[in-house]
Amino acid sequence: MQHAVISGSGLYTPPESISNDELVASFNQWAGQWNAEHADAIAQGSLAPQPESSAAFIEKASGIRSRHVVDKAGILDPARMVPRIPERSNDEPSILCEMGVAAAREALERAGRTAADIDGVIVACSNLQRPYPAVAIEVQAALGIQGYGFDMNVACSSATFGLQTAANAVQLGQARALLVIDPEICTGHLNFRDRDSHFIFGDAATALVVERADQATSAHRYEILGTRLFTQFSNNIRNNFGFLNRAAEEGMTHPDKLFVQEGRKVFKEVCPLVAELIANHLAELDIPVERVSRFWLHQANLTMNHLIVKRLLGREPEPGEAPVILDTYGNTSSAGSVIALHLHHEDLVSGSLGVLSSFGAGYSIGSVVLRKV
Ligand code: CO8
Repeated sequence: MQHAVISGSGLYTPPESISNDELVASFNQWAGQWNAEHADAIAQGSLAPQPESSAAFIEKASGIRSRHVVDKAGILDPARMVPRIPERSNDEPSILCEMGVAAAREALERAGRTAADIDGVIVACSNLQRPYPAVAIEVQAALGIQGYGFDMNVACSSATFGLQTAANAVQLGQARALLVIDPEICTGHLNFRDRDSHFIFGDAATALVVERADQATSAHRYEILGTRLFTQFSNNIRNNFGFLNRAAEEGMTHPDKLFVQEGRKVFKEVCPLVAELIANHLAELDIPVERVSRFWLHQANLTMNHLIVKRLLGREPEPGEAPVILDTYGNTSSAGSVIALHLHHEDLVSGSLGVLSSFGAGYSIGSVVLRKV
């Protein structure tokens, strides 16, 4: 059995960003127009008016101040409120592949590796561009990697589920090194006309190189001490978009063909589950929670992350103990916890312990315990 390390990370951040004020202005303009168009029905009481969104509410409820997006103009246009992402020919790389490749190149560079050192690619994310060919195989071809590639989807937890899959392959000697890539265009599947959720998501892509510990040479590398995965069915976060929609009489008409959630219930139910999973995982590895220097948590909600760490440590987190990136990225689904790791790890000294944890739809939760080599 080999030991596996994360030897490099990479991040692709779309250059455009939308502030809460910009997003709210677009929503409120649309809501005002909608209310004017339906004034009679609203006056008769057969339709409820669209209430206004508020930037202050968004920051207070979520901690999000802005989010990076692949297309700002299409999202903010009140007549559209959907990113504009033109179709590409089969001879061009898909946008998801392009974002993943950009993140992967940085991860390879940081790991001191080239495509020749990599035996496979796992693309793990919430929103896959198409069923086949796999985006992972497209990435593999774009980078010139000999081996295999496949896509997987466990919503926001795709990062840790992908990481365990890669770690297992390396530990079993099935591969020398793998790329785990989390490219997310969450704005493509977000209903920007739903006041409850229009502010939640952003776009980004991350990549990690997972390789045999005895072959890794990068300056910042992390031994994977253990992984734990957990799922429990819940209807509180759903996306019913799928290939059978066209076979049903309703077609695509229902709003649940985009992201929908019962945010308050998710908040209440998921926090204790995450804290319990991480606590049990650390106990199984015989690691007292106080020895953990850093928690790279999924980035959905600031209060949620504070609560989880507080539950684990029995005190408020110190600044930097649970790095926050959701303030400028929003919820980037599977990419979030990896962005936190990518941007906040170089200061850790050798021997430091950290936990990477993702959580989200399913419900699905993952915990990966790391030790800096
Ligand atoms: N502006 C002003 N007021 C608002 C707004 C708004 N935009 N939205 C809601 N309100 C009002 C409500 O109407 C309500 O008013 P009232 O009290 O009068 O009824 C009040 O504010 C409070 O509303 P909520 O109870 O909904 O607000 P919360 O405090 O619960 O905050 C959050 C809402 C921020 C959504 C919070 O519940 C949360 O973060 N929950 C956790 C969510 C979460 O982690 N979800 C995980 C989803 S990610 C995942 O796994 C799937 C990934 C798939 C990617 C998909 C890409 C699209």
